Amino acid sequence: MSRISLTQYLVEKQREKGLIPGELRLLLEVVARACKRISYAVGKGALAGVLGEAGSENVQGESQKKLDVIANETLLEANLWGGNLAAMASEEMDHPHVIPNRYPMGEFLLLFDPLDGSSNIDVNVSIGTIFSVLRLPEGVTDPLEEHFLQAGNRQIAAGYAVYGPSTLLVLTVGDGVACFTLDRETGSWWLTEDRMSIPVQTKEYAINASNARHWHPPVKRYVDELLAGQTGPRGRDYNMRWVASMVADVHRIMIRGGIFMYPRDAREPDKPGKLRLLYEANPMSFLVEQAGGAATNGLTRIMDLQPGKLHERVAVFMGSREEVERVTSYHRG
Ligand code: AHM
Ligand code: MG
Repeated sequence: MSRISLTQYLVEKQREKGLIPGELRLLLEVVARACKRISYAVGKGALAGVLGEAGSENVQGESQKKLDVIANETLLEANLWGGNLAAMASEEMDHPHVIPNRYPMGEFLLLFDPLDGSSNIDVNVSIGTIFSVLRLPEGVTDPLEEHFLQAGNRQIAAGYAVYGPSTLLVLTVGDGVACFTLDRETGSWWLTEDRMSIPVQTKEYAINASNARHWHPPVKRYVDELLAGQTGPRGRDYNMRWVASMVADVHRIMIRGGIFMYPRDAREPDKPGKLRLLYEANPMSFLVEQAGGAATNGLTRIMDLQPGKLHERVAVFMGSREEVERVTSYHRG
C-alpha cells in the first residue's frame, strides 16, 4: 500500500481542490516541522535536560516549564523567516511577535499553545501543541494585537500535535480532519486517518471532577445524570477519563467519542473558565466540528464568539454532538 505524506496531502488539497493557497501549505509544513522538533525534545526528556521548571511566569501568571519555553522558541524560530506570516501569538507571550522587517511579511497570523498539558511534562504523560491560522485583515500593513481578535469561524486552518506513545499531527483546512503519524526513524509525517469522525453518541465524559463543588447547576445536573448510570435518567452507565492535557482528552474523543468539559465555575466568577479562546478552544472547536462534533461555551457556538482580548478565557463543552447539545440546553433552560 502506498502511503500519502503530509506534503502530498497538502499539495493535493491545493492542486485538486484549490482549497489552500501555496503559502498556507508551506506555513503548515513549517509548523509540522517545528512540532517534529518539539517531539524529539519531549522524547529525550531528562537526557536532554528539558524537564522541570524554567523559573519564569507567563502572562497568565502560570509558572513556565522548561519545555513550555523550548516549544515556544522552536515554533517562533521555525516560522520567522518563511515569508508566509505577518505575526504570531502564543500562550507563553504577553503580546504578539511581529515578523521582523528583515524578512518578507506574509498574509497569515499564527496562534499557538506551544506545549499543552504542561502539568504532565514531568510525569511522562501525553502532551501536545495546538495551533490556529487566521488571515491578516485586508489592507493591514502593521499587524497588531487587535488583528488577532477574530471569531473562530474565520480560521483557515487549525491543528494539534500529540506527543504520546506515537507522535500525531491532526489537521484541518476546512475540508474534514486528517491525522498524520510521525515516523520517528525517517522524520516523515504519513497520513494514517483521512477523515476523522466523532461518534454521535458516547458513553464517556471528561471533566476535572475535583472542581465539582464549584460547578454551576447546569453542569452539576448534567454530570449527576451521567453518574446515576443505568438506573438514572440516561438509562446507561458512563465512564470518566481525565488526562489533564486537552490535546490528549480531545484526541480520544476524536477517535471514540465523548464529551470534554472545562466549565466556568464559582471559584472566580469573573473568569470564564480556564482554557483560552484563541489558541486552545477555537482551533480545537474547528477540528471537532470538522469531525462532525460540536463545541459551545454552554450557550453559544465557540467559533461564533467575538474575542475581546488575546488571552481571553472561555468555558468549553466539546465532542459528540448529542451530548454537547444536551449540556448546552441545560444552560439555556
Ligand atoms: P496549559 O495550556 O497551561 O497546559 O493548561 C491547559 C490544560 C489543558 O490541557 C487541560 O485540559 C487542563 O489545563 C487541565 O486542567 P486541570 O489542572 O484543572 O486538570
Ligand atoms: Mg494549553
